[in-house]
Amino acid sequence: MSLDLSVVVPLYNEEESLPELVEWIERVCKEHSLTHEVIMIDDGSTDDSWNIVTKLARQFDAVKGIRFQRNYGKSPALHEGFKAAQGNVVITMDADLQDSPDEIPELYNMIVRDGYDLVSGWKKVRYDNAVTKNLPSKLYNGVNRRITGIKLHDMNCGLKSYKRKVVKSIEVYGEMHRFIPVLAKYAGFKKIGEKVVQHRARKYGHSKFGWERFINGFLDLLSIQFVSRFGKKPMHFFGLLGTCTFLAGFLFTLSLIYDKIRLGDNFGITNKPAFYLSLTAMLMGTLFFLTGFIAELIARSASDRNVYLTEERIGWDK
Ligand SMILES: Nc1nc2c(ncn2[C@@H]2O[C@H](COP(=O)(O)OP(=O)(O)O)[C@@H](O)[C@H]2O)c(=O)[nH]1
Ligand SMILES: [Mg+2]
Repeated sequence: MSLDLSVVVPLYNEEESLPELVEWIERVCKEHSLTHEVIMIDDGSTDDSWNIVTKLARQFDAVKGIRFQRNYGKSPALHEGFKAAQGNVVITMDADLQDSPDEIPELYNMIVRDGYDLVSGWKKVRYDNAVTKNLPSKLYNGVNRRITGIKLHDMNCGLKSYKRKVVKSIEVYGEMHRFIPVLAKYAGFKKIGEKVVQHRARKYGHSKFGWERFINGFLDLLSIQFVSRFGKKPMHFFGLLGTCTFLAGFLFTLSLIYDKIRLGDNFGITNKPAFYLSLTAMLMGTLFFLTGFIAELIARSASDRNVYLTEERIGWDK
C-alpha cells in the first residue's frame, strides 16, 4: 500500500519535545485522513530521546525510529530518513516544536495539488535571538539568492515538503542540509516554492547551531557551486586559470628579456618588480594547471563519474 506522507524528524537531545510533537503530528494527519509514517532519526543523543522514540514507536503504528551510534549531524540524519521514506510526499520537520505540525496539510497540498517539486517554509516572523540568528540569516539568505538564483527567503528552514522523487535524487552529506533547494535545482527540479509558516519560540532545551554555521554555510555554498559546475570537468576551471596566469608571467619575462637585450648591463633584471611578478605568475600558473590535472584524474576514477539522473525510459521491457 502506498503512503501519502512521510514525516522525517532529525533529532538530537530533544527528549522533552518528542511526545508532544508526535501526538500533534498524529492528530493532524488523522484529521486530514493522510496515511503516513513518522521517521525519527536519533543522532546519538545523550539524553533520554531514544527511549522516548522507542515508546512512541510502540504506541503509534506510524512511528519508526533510526538510531545512530554516535552524533553525525543533521545532514546524515536527513539522508538516512530520505533513504527510508516511502511516502509520496516527504515532509521534514525540526524536533524542537519550533515548527508547527499544523502546516503539514497545506505543505502536502502544495506538492500534490499545485505540483511543486519542493516547498520550503519561510519563518517570516521568527522567535529567535535577533543578533545571533535573525539578522545574519537575512544577510545570508540574500547572498544565497544572489549566488544560486533560487528565490527563497529562508533556505535553511527545517520545515519543507518534497515530492518523493526529489529526496531520492539528491545526496545530503556534510552540512548540506542548508542547501537542499540548491541540490534539488541542480538535480533538475525547477518548481521550487515557499510557504510562510508559523514559527514558535523554543519551549525546551537549547539551540544546537551557533554563529559558526554562517561561516561553514558559506564555504559549503562555494563547494556546491563549484562541484556542480566543474565537478565533472575540473580542468575547465583550473586549466583556463593556469594557462592565463602562466601566459601573463611568460609575457612579463619576454618583455624583461627584450629590455635586457636593448639596454644591456644598465638593466638589472632582479631590481624590477616585474621580475618577481613574472616568477610568481609562472609558478602559480603551473600549480593551477597541475591541480586541474590531478583533479581530472580524481574525477575520472570517482565512483559516480557516470551516474546521471534519468527522467524516464521507455520501451525497454519489450
Ligand atoms: N540529527 C541531528 N539533528 C540535529 C543535530 N543538531 C540539531 N539537530 C536537530 O535539528 C533541529 C533544529 O535544530 P535547532 O538546534 O533547533 O536549530 P535552530 O532552530 O536553528 O536554533 C532540531 O530538531 C534538532 O534536534 C544533529 O547534530 N543531528
Ligand atoms: Mg530550533
